[in-house]
Parts: sequence; structure tokens; C-alpha cells
Amino acid sequence: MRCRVLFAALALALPVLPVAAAELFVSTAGNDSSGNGSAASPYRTVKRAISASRAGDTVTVRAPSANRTYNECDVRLRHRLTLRSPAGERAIIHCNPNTANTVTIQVDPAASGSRIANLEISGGYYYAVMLQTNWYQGGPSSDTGASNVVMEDLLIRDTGRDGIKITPKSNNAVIRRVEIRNTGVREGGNADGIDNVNGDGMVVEDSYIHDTATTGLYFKGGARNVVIQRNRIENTGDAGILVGFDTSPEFFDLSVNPQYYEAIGGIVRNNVVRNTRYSGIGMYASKDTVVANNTIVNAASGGHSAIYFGVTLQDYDPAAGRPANVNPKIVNNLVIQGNNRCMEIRYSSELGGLSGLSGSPGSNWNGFGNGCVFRDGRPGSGFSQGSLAQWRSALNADANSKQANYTVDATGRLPAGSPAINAGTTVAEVADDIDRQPRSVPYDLGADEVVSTAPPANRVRRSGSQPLGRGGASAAQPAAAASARAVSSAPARSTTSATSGVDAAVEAGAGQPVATAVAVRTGVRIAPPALQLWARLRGWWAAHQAGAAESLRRD
Ligand SMILES: [Ca+2]
Ligand SMILES: [Ca+2]
Ligand SMILES: [Ca+2]
Repeated sequence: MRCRVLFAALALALPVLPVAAAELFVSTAGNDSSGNGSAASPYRTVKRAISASRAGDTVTVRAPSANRTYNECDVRLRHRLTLRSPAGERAIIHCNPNTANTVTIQVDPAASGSRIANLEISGGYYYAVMLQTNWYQGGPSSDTGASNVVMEDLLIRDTGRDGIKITPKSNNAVIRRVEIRNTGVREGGNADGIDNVNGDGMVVEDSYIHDTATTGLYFKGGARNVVIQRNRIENTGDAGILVGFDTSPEFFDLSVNPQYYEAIGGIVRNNVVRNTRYSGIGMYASKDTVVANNTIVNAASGGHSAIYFGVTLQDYDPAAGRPANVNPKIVNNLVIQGNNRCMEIRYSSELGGLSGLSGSPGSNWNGFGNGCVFRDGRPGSGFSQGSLAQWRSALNADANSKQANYTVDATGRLPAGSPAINAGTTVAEVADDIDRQPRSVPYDLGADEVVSTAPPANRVRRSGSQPLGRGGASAAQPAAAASARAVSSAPARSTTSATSGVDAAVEAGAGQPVATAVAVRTGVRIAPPALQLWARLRGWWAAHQAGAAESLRRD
């Protein structure tokens, strides 16, 4: 009897002892009932493996050649995990976009520090990947979103709406070597490649975003210190890259951003942006933005301009700030426009007058194709529309910018002898180029620096059909893991009241209809506990932790 009591006490005590991170395997040839998650006996579903996992574990999703597709919706990371296919394989996690109110993969705030790697992720009624949040305006300052999440070597495609959705205070997302294409198969009116609403510190790099129903990527709602670098963004239904845009007032953190700036301290460098319907690179209510060494080709086919200063409405809310862009730095960009719409400052007479820019455009040392037209809609600026020479003189800008018959190849590289070579200035914020080659003084204009060493042949991936190389080391992981520990040690939340739609922004600036806010309640479905005590305890703990997140907003 005493022995049995002791044994039971030990069994209860064991789960709280430190346990090394485990690797759990999933295979389309596996079995959720008879499998145990080992390499030899994998589970069949990603959800089953996740329900059996503990914080810090790795869920390895195998991709047998006979069938590499997992048809699962609402795959939900509730604690810090690595979710990936092994090197040389790439599984597809697909959620039918017509399955109502789903996303393919959701990362909870308690799963901060997670890594999603080397997977193909498709569908989702809303999004392929969503970083979820507990934060709401006026709530506890300790509330956060899913932060320090790394998404790398992914193909994201054929999504219901946006490819990747980042909600407020989901900070420090790293998105790299990701291809995103064909967004908006279900709802094409609001289907950006990456939609970041008030997530600070996001880095998007070395990625290829194309054929999006709406904008390639934007960060808005007060997102601070975002870096967008070395990407190719092509064939977008709205803009290419937007620094800020037009966000509903409730998503701003007024404790750090009482003026309602849409984006603060953003850096957009070394990107190639091509074939966009509206702005190539647009700024809306941004502060201290750097746009440097980008190549913009044939942007703004439907309106606006290659480089554009827009105005924001913020739901016409009387309390909102709607500030003009201020203190931009626009240098070393290369603008090649068949339609000649090269640079524009918007003004709207609505709400007593809204300017796209306060003060100087901060632009200099750019290269503009011959025939470029510049516009400044602001009353009293003394200039409305004209040539580079007229713009230069009226705005005291672009003193060293040049016009020439610039060309680039299909990937944005400069041809030999290009007038863009060595035509720029040294910029502190730019150290390399789109090939990750170091800049050499004098800087070239645009995303490509022509140097004596050959650029890598596979600079920008064109197809997501093959597993991608691992590329650089996962530099963000140690910090991410540390942060995840901090987050998971916080007391579990008991309530959340955020129900409004993140996408309720008025998108009038891009000629889009007003997006409809959709509040969604997400059912928590914990997989049935396994027959063993360990799994039961883990399941109970997961349910305990996840209970608070039941009504997180999803839109
Ligand atoms: Ca969106
Ligand atoms: Ca040079
Ligand atoms: Ca180069």
C-alpha cells in the first residue's frame, strides 16, 4: 500500500520536473491512435502532435512522397514550439478556405518564441498564418500578442484573405525566405500578402510576395521600428509596400503613440517593387520613415505614384489624429515608370483638410526615368504638377537626383554601364544590397549594387515547389526563446474583451471598399487526452492555459 501511494505521488510529481525538449513526428502514413509521436511510430495529424507536445518541443511534419498534404484547419500553437518539415522535405498544411471562420495556423500569445519553418501553408477562410493577441486598447499594459515568432522558408499560397496576419502587440515577428502568392481566393477585396496592425519590430526579408489580391505588405496602426529589406514584391492588386495606412482608432496604443501615427521609424530598403496597381511604396501618417535603395518599376497603374505620400482617415473618428507624414528620408531609389507617375503628395479637403506630408519630402539622390511627373496637391505649396526640375525648385528637394533612361532586368539587376551605377550617396541605414552583397562607395541607385564578385544565382526564389535551403542561421531564436519564457511565466489571463475587426480600416485611400469588421469566436478544441497520465496532465494544463484565449479576435 505504501509503495502504491509513493508510486502515485511520483507519477504526479514527474510532470513538473525539468524535461528535455522532445521531437514529435507526424506523417501522413502515421496513426493518431496507435502512434506515439516517435520517428518510428508517428502521429497522423499535426493537431495530435501539438496536443501531445510541451513548450519547447519540436513537431516535425514529414512529407512522404505518396502524400505530403495535411488537411487541417485551426492548427493552433498554444505554447512555444518549432513546427517544421525536416530538411529535404516540405509538407503542405492546407485548410479549405471555404471552411467558415478558420485560419490554417494560429499562434497564441502563450506560444511566443515559436518557429514555423520549411512548410507549405495554404488556404484558411481568413489567413494562412495568424499571430493572435490578448491586447486591447485600454487593457492591462502586460497584455501582448504572439511575439518573437519566426516564420522562415515557407510557401504561403491561395489564402482566403491575407497570407500572414499580425495583430496588435505581436511584436518582433521575423519573416524571411518566404514566398507568398495568390492571396484572396475567397475574398479578394482584403487579401494582403502580409497585414501587420500595430506589431512592432517586424522584419520581412529575402522574401518574394507576388500576385496578391490587394497590397503586397503593409504595417500600420502605429507599428514601430519595422524593417522591410531585400524582398521582391510584384503584381499586386493594390499597393506594393505601405508604411502605415488607414487603421481604426481602437488598434493604436495611445500610451506610446498619442498622435495616431500609423508607422514610426520604419525602414524600407533594397526591395524591388514591380507592377502594382497603386503606390509602389506609399507612406501614410508615418513618422521618421527611411525609404532607401529600392527599385520601383511600373507601379501605380491604377492611380497614385511610385513613391506616394497618402492621407489617412482613421474611420473619421473625431478623436483620431490623422497626422501627415513627417520627416521622411527618401534616398538612392530608382524609379522606372512607363506611366510617368513617379512621386506625389496627396491632399484631401475632407475633415477640414488633410495633407499627405508636413514639411519636406526628404528626398534626394534618387534616379527617375525620363518623363517622370511629380505632384504636390497641398494648397499653398506653389507647385501642383511638373517635371523633376520644377519639383526640385518648388520643394527644395532632390537636388542631386538624376533623370536618365534607366533599365533593370527581370529581377531588378542593373545592366552593365547603367547610369544608376555609382550615382547614389552613402546612407547609414543601408549596408548591403538585395543580393546581400556589401554596398561599395559610391552607392548605386536601386536595390542592386554592382560589385566585382558575382551575385548568387538563386538570389530570389521563383518557385515554392521545392524545399528551400535553410539559408542563414536562426539568429532571432535565442532572444525569442528567452522572451517566450518570460511570457509563459506570467499568470494566465482570465478574460479578453477584444472583439473588433482588425481590418475595419477605411481603405478609401486605395480605392477599396470599406472592409467589414468580422468578430469571430474561436472554439477551443483540445484533442482527447491520451491513455497515459502524462498526456492527461499535459492536456489539462494546455486547456487551463488556453481557456482564456477562447474569444480572441480573428479578423
Ligand atoms: Ca488585410
Ligand atoms: Ca557602387
Ligand atoms: Ca548586387
